[in-house]
Amino acid sequence: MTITTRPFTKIELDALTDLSEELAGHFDSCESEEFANAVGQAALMLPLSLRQLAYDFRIGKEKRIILLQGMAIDEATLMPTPDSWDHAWREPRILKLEIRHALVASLFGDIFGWHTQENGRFFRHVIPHPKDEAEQLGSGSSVDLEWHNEEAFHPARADSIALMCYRNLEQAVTTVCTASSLKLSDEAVKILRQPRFVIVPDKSHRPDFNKSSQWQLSAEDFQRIEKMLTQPDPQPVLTGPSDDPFLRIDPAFMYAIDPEAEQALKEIKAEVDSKLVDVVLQPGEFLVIDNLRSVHGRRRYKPQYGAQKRWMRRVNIAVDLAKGGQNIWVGSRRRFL
Ligand SMILES: O=C(O)CCC(=O)C(=O)O
Ligand SMILES: [Fe+2]
Repeated sequence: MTITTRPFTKIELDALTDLSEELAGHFDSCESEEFANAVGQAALMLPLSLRQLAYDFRIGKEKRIILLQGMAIDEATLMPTPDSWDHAWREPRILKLEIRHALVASLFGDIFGWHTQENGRFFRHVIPHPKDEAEQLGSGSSVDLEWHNEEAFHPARADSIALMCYRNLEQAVTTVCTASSLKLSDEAVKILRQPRFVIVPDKSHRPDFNKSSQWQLSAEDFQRIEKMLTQPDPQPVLTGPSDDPFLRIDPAFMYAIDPEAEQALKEIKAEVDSKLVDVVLQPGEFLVIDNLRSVHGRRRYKPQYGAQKRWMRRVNIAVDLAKGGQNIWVGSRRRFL
């Protein structure tokens, strides 16, 4: 499996800078539908070379995971890493970085957030927290963050996600693997294509992990999640063309409903483990991941808690905000339930 590693050209970097300056003149935060619509329009003005790369990602088979390099972040002037994911939504010190992230992400589709995950925030902070060390969360660290599709449990999960690295002095390793690189027995494929697997909502969509000093969700907001937890529909792990399948899997939050299915799940888990590719993201780099046809995770690491601890950002991307009718919009068409 290969990752498409690609440095930005000078022309591309200049365009990202110019457009982010311009948008920063009109918006003081990236966290609004108005901003998201405006950045979607602005991304159409990015150089053709970037739009062609995004096009290949969307329709081609080769470029399912793209690493974009060469956009420097000046460590000397970057603000301290916030202490947790619950950082202010409006943060002037990183606004232009967030806008660049939004521009890059918008090449690949439309950005959106989840109502039950940080109240619909688009640009999540992925920051280690001592309290969550052993959790299967972005804020974990002492255990491997098991590879997964983002929101594997949800029928309207993102088509792709865009990670942007702000800081990674710890050199923590992000892992990726595409479905088309897997070699599985015919028997396992047959079973994995049947609805014999249950995936429940991960912890980031639960009330306990959505306690913020800035906003409050009510028990009512979590009703759909609650239903997905208590009455989950068994699903297949593999769907679509056999030479380029879709993959829906999140081992930490799933189980097989019978021993045969369990065996098949074991086989695919071992196969993904053996094909995982490591990426150590550096400041200013973007990793765009096809979330329907690949998985990603992160190996355990030791955070340097303090002002320079690891700091990643992540945003969801949909090619179709209507998601074929699988999602429910809350207030805005970029806030999925
Ligand atoms: O920390 C990383 O490198 C990846 C974390 C992750 O899985 C995510 O943010 O979705
Ligand atoms: Fe993830």
